[in-house]
Amino acid sequence: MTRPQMTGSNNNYPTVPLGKYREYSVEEMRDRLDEFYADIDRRRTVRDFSDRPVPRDIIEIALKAANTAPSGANLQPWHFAVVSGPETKRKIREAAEAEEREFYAHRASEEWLAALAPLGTDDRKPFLETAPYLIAVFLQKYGELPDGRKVKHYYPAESTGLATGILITALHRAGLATLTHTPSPMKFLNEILGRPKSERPFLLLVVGYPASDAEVPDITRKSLDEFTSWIET
Ligand code: IYR
Repeated sequence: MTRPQMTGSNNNYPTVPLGKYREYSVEEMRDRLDEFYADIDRRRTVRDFSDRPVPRDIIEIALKAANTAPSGANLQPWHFAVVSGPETKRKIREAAEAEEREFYAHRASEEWLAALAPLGTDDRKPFLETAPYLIAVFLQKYGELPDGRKVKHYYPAESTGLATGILITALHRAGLATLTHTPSPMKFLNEILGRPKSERPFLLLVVGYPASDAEVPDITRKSLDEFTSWIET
């Protein structure tokens, strides 16, 4: 049997030199990474937000950074719905709190509730109205062409996770706090935000300045030895 002609052969995209690549000396690598690590190590998930406004262009730049993430077949299978309007934020809070009440009262297992207890979370989500921006991240299970045909997406969860990681890192670099909020289930986000059924809500990112009296749990992180193994044979 002859194989069908590949339509995605590598001569579809013209290639260009890797002109923007920069190499650093090992000393520069160390300095740059020391600085980066010290900065990202200060990142904390925040649950108490200020209502202080954040300029829209700051969010736009962070989103453009997120959109540089690698993705399966470069299909960029994500969508970010950026919410700043009080009416929509209120709808999202009401729907999220309704799900969370169910979660904390019935759906969560005892084991799950025990795992969450040290974080002190509950079904009240005032930050969904207080914070200046909510970014609903959607994973596109498949793409849709203007004529309605479907385009298969590859590794959409991995790709959207990578883009979200870059978004959080970019916002932290700007001095903004984030909360990765995952009300479950999150289907209500499709309805409120008018997103198609090809998109699955991935998480809801709360973005803003921390409240001046914000507190965070005194957590620790695993040591390098605990979370890595090195195979040198
Ligand atoms: N979605 C709930 C519960 C929750 C679950 C996990 I896993 C967390 O790390 C934190 C909370 C809530 O937002 O309260």
